Amino acid sequence: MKKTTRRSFLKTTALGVGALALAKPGISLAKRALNSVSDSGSDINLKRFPTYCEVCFWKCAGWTHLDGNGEVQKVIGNDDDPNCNGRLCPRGTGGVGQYSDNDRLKRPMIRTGERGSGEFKEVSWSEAIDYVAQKMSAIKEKHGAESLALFQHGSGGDHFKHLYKAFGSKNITKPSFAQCLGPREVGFINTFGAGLSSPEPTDLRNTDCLVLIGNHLGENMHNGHVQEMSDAIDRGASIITVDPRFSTAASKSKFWLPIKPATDIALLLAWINVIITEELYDKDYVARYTYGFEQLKAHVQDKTPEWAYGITTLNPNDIRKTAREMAKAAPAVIIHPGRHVTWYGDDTQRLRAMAILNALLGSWGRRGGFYFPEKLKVPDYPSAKYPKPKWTWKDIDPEKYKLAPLSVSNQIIDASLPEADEEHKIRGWFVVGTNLIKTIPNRENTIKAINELEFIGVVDTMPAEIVKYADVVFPECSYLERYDMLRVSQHREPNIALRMPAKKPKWDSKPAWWMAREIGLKLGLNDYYRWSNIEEMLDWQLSQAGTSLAEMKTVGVKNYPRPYNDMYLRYGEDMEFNTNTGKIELYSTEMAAMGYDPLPNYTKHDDPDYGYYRLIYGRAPMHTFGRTANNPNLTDLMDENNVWVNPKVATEFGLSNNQKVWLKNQDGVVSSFPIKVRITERIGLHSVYMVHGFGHNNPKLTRAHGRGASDSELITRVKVDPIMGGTGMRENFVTFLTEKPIKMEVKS
Ligand SMILES: Nc1nc2c(c(=O)[nH]1)N[C@H]1C(S)=C(S)[C@@H](COP(=O)(O)OP(=O)(O)OC[C@H]3O[C@@H](n4cnc5c(=O)[nH]c(N)nc54)[C@H](O)[C@@H]3O)O[C@H]1N2
Ligand SMILES: Nc1nc2c(c(=O)[nH]1)N[C@H]1C(S)=C(S)[C@@H](COP(=O)(O)OP(=O)(O)OC[C@H]3O[C@@H](n4cnc5c(=O)[nH]c(N)nc54)[C@H](O)[C@@H]3O)O[C@H]1N2
Ligand code: SF4
Ligand SMILES: [Mo]
Repeated sequence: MKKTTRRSFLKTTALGVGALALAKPGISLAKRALNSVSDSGSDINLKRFPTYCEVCFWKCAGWTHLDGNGEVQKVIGNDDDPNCNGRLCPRGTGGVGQYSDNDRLKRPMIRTGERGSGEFKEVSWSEAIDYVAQKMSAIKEKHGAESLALFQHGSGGDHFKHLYKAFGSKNITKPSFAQCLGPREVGFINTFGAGLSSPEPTDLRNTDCLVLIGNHLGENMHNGHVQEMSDAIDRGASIITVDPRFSTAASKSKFWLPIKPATDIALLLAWINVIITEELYDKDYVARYTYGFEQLKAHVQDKTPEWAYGITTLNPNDIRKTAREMAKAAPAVIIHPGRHVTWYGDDTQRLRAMAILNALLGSWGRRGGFYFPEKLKVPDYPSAKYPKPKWTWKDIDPEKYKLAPLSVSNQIIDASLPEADEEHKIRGWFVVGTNLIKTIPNRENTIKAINELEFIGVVDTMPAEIVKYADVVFPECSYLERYDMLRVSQHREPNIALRMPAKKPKWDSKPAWWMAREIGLKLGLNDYYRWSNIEEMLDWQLSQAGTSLAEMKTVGVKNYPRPYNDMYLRYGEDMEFNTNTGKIELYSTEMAAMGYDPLPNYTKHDDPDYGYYRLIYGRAPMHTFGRTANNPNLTDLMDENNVWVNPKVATEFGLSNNQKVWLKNQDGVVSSFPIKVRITERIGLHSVYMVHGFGHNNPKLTRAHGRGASDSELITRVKVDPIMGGTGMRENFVTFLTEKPIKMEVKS
């Protein structure tokens, strides 16, 4: 059992009191504001409307401006927002396209053809809601509410989470855990007793040395961090990038280590070896705060740079030089933990190795390393107590993924398969804002699970692939047309941001909060919806935070002072960490107790067969996954992906630049669409690279359909992390087909 840190306990209580002391009653003002919302859906008194961006999960706060005709003109950043510092990234600026896209879902629909057929009839909202309420009640009666699962990502999910908990199910999951940052959180929790969450508390602004392992900031456009990294570069901080591809970050780096993919743990162990054998670690920090140094020292004794050379193909001198570079900057050094880290199935161990390296260099809790973030506590609107479910995702298979703190989406999918154990079987899904067909690897498995369901409802803004499988489709309006929950995110200072509509929803689309509430009321859950309009709910919450809806409409973002000056550890300060030993665990006692390696080991991964190349993928600065692939403003900037191929490989296959090829993977799966070749030295000999999110199969996405290829469809082999269920997706290998395959299986 983990202990609560005295420090964090003190901090949260103090902040609650602090917030109350700051409270300015804004009730009368708020009432006035409530009354001034006109029928057009926008607030007539406002010239600009606060929002926070929904194009990715960084949630930058901004302003929606309307032009003289009342049309959306632009979205710009809010100067007071620490996530964006007044500047949106290209995707956020292009967020207008999420609103103006004519391919958007327009009306509620009920399926008439087979699941996957995409045949629907339009229905009224009351028909759609009756249908869902009846399905949910039937499942509850037959199998219990617990057998309904919710897949969600993005703001709409919050409203459905409340609905689910009120209904009696905690089987709520999101792809941002087991397909994204899960291994990172588990690796860091089991080292420092704390995860990183979002925005990550990396003190990039003040760092002297930033180590990026795969993390491709610059293409990964997480706004505030890209800005801070570019400031750090201007200040002369040294960047060390480990990437088999010459990424944008690599091009700004003092050192680029073109590692052989899948071997990063060997490099990390060799770095730890150098730091320990050359006594470059922070001796006072290690002695004062860490547990298990001697075990670690023995563990890495033979993990020399020469040993790692044979695995990673990196020159041992470069390994030594870069280790010394980090130590020189310590503690103002960041071994950046990355964000999408579900690569090879041993990802928690790789992230543990990264956490350990940070601990040795004393960067956790230090200026230029990792700061202690602060977050405001905003209470939920008073409502009835949630019922206690009879079982949750934790009961599906308690022996699996023992250190997963959140539910594992792929496990919920497996629990929906025909062969799943009856006792904890999932029978119905709501899917809110996540395109599971493209997001979860091993698509066939997802479709098999969907076909077994008694019910599947989808809430989306676009005719994404998942929509074709829905029994009922709920068209959500874009984020520029709706309220959502407050953005309460961590940062150097606690802050909140408001999203409000600048326009009335187009066509017959509606906000998710409205849908969830209507379904809730239909199900008789009135005690969980004691507010009649979300403005009433938000205003109450804001009053608890010492502000009001009226004030937030005019400022958009509110920053609060930290109650204590404790962003960094003070030198010599005692600190109890939230681990079993109360120390930073170099040797993880929790992992040992659960039967996992308490110290990270390198394990060898498969190499591709002759003529095949490892498929690796990443982000383009102007797109977010598949969600922007049809955005008219962003397709103007990039409307398809291409496949990066090393010149030697291209010669071997006789490929030329811009030639269209089909990719075939190790299981014989061929990409539905061809992709253009980009011949470049920037990718090594072991792999090919493409941007995720293209190759859409739904013809209703008129700009995205058939543009480029989909990495997801080629990821049929999944290496699951035994510790927390993350889906390692980078052990798929592809080869090139230069002619259109005669018999092509086009799936979904
Ligand atoms: N092959 C492969 N798979 C991956 C990744 C990868 O790089 N490659 N990345 C992984 C990572 S890191 C993550 S975080 C996940 C992300 O996974 P997802 O969040 O599923 O990402 P998207 O594919 O963008 O799907 C989002 C869906 O939400 C819809 N949407 C957009 N805006 C709104 C809105 O305002 N309201 C509603 N209701 N819906 C909206 C979009 O139309 C789209 O259908 O994918 C993971 N899966
Ligand atoms: N523009 C844009 N920005 C985004 C997003 C987006 O969709 N668009 N999505 C956001 C989200 S949700 C996430 S999770 C993050 C993800 O962003 P990151 O956490 O930065 O993503 P990764 O998938 O870890 O990084 C991809 C990089 O890993 C490299 N790579 C591949 N294999 C290996 C390997 O074996 N070893 C090493 N060292 N490197 C390897 C690839 O060449 C590529 O440069 O991006 C966020 N930012
Ligand atoms: S980083 Fe860009 S896309 Fe993401 S929330 Fe900020 S502005 Fe929007
Ligand atoms: Mo992610």
